[in-house]
Order: sequence, then structure tokens, then C-alpha cells
Amino acid sequence: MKLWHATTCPYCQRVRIALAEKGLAVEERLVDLAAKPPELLALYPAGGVPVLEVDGAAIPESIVILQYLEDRAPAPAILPPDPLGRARARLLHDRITAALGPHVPKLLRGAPEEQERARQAILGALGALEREAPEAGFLAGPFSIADIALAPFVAKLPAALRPAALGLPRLARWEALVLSRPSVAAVVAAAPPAGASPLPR
Ligand SMILES: N[C@@H](CCC(=O)N[C@@H](CS)C(=O)NCC(=O)O)C(=O)O
Repeated sequence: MKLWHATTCPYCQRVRIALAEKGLAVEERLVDLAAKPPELLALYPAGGVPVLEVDGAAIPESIVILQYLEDRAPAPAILPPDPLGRARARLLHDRITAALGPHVPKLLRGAPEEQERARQAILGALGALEREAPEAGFLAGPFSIADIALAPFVAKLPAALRPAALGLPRLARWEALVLSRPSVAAVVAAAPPAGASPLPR
């Protein structure tokens, strides 16, 4: 397997966290999104990352890659064992992506008014998550794609927008638990700190 990715891309980080959880090795291809390699464009003409290459076939979209990895190497799992738990983890994954995905890049590299709108949207999204997060532990029972979705975004936030600074105790406990998890720490610590470098487009 070959993973085409960019170090600071939060969607690529999701895939790398899952690979680390499952102890799966891949050949890595770092992509400069400003100068996409012809080999990537030949494999996947849209040229975005992450792309997992398996036996010459391209698997794009981080959620599809995560599910592929779960199918390929079911243990340790990144989805809960029961159908309802799996549904909940998938819903949270999708909601986190929709609620934060468009705004985190704008917060980090948008024009001032875009940054302010992004800040408000992120505050709203984190507040909503706090209301339904468990008192302690992971978002959907065992460690899952819901936690994997949120961790790279939270790791990119400046200190003032971190759950502890915002007075969101459940998410603050979640952050301490998840960002120190070896698979997560190894991936998000390898990226530049929040605000130090723009997200790739
Ligand atoms: N829905 C995609 C989003 C991936 C995405 O937005 N990747 C960005 C980098 S963070 C990208 O490749 N953008 C396309 C480009 O720059 O051409 C996924 O979950 O994999």
C-alpha cells in the first residue's frame, strides 16, 4: 500500500492515525499540493490527498480509506462493535467534518473577516459537541473514527480556542486523553504547531 499525503492535511492525518492504530505499514509519498506529481495525477486525476494506492487502484476520500482499513485489518477496531455504536461513530465523524472542516483552514489563513466568521463557527461547533460529549472517555464508546475525525482539527486550533480555554470541560478531558494517545501524538506532533504554517489547500 502507498499513501499519498501532505503532512499538515487533517484528512491525511486521520488516515495516518488509523494506520498507526492498526500497525499497518505503508509506503509514503509526500505531496506538494502546489505542484502535484504527475504520478499522482495519473492515478487520481482530481489530485487531492489523501489517496491510498492499493494494487495500482486509487482509494481517495479519508472516510472511504478509513473504512477500507477497517475491512482489511479489523483489529484493533476503529469502529464500535455494535451496529448502533457504529452508526453513532459515523454520524459524529460526518458532523465533525461538516461543522469544522470548512472553518479551520479559514481561521488559520483567511482574511480577517473570514477568520472572525470561522472563529464564531468553530465556537458554535465545539459548544454543540460539548453538550453531547460523554463526561469522560472517547466520543462514541471505544476510540473510533469520531475521535480520529476531531483530533487533527483540535490540534490545529490556537490556544485560545482549545476546549480548556473555552471552559468546555468534557472536550478538555477528551483532548487530554486523545491528543496524548501515541497514534495521535505521533501524527499531529509531526505537523507544525497551530498558526505556524498554513494548511494546504
Ligand atoms: N473529503 C476529502 C477532503 C480532502 C482534502 O480536502 N484534502 C485537501 C488537502 S487538506 C486537498 O487535497 N485539496 C485539493 C487540492 O489542494 O487540490 C477527504 O476527506 O479526504
